Amino acid sequence: MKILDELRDCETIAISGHVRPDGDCVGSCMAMALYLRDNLPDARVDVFLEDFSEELEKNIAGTDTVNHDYVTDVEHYDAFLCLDCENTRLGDAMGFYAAAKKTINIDHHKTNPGCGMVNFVVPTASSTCELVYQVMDDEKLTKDIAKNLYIGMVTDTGVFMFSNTSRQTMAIAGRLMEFGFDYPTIVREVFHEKSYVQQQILGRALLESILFLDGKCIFSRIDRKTMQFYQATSSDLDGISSQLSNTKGCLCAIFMYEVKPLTYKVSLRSTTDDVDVARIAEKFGGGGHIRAAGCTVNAPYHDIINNMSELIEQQLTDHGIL
Ligand SMILES: [Mn+2]
Repeated sequence: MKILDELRDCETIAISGHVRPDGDCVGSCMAMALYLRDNLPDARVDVFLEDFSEELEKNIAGTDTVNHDYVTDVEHYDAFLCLDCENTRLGDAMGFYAAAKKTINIDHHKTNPGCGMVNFVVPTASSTCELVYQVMDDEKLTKDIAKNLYIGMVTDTGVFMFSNTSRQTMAIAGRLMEFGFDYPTIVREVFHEKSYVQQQILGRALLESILFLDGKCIFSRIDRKTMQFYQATSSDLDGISSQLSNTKGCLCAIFMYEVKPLTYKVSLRSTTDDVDVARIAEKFGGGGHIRAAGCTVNAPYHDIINNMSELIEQQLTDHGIL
């Protein structure tokens, strides 16, 4: 698919991604918006997204044009591009999606069956940005578009370290680097840097973690009282589950935090394809990838952990690990 062929006659185009947007979501939406504004100068291109981190705001080009309050005078967009998710995760942009004349879905989540009239959903791709690159014409890229795509790829591959990183991922990233943006600074600011509060709450989560299933799994949780004590928001907890999964001997990490009484947002990480955490998250109404998935569950945390533990144990037994 080439995106310009799909949007030739469109005068109004909306772009959005999932709630709680991450680097791949914002990067793919803004790379796409800049590309369409360059190449379809007569079209109006609107991007709708929830608020995101100041690091993304600062490093991703064009974020000053994002519509965060979801107010528009366009009733029916000629086209709606749903990036890095299926339509059910669009949040307040759902209505624009439903009313659009044409819908296009570009995504790499394995649980997404493809929700658009036109779909480019490739679960083996590292990131939506890797797919967005493929629907663009290489010779029409600019430095800002390249930088935005690179930020998304860095986010979803853990700086090209996760198993979703392929030869193609590296080839595309290498091509993007030729545009000469400051990638060491981007990687540090977008990926490695943490605020003092984030470091402290990560420390708490590590201190209070427990091993189970013969040390093959690790679990930790942060309750609302602790969140309030550190004045932490949900985005301050990003990365805790992957840090837990770095524990030697652990194949699977579960991290949860309380969003309201007895409602937990659960983040799952696996270090092996033998534990498919997307399958576990799906059982609780969530989804994701084999090695990274999440869900929101309404139950006491020990019930959640007991139920998840059984499912993980089953997978480990099936693979002869336990
Ligand atoms: Mn993604």
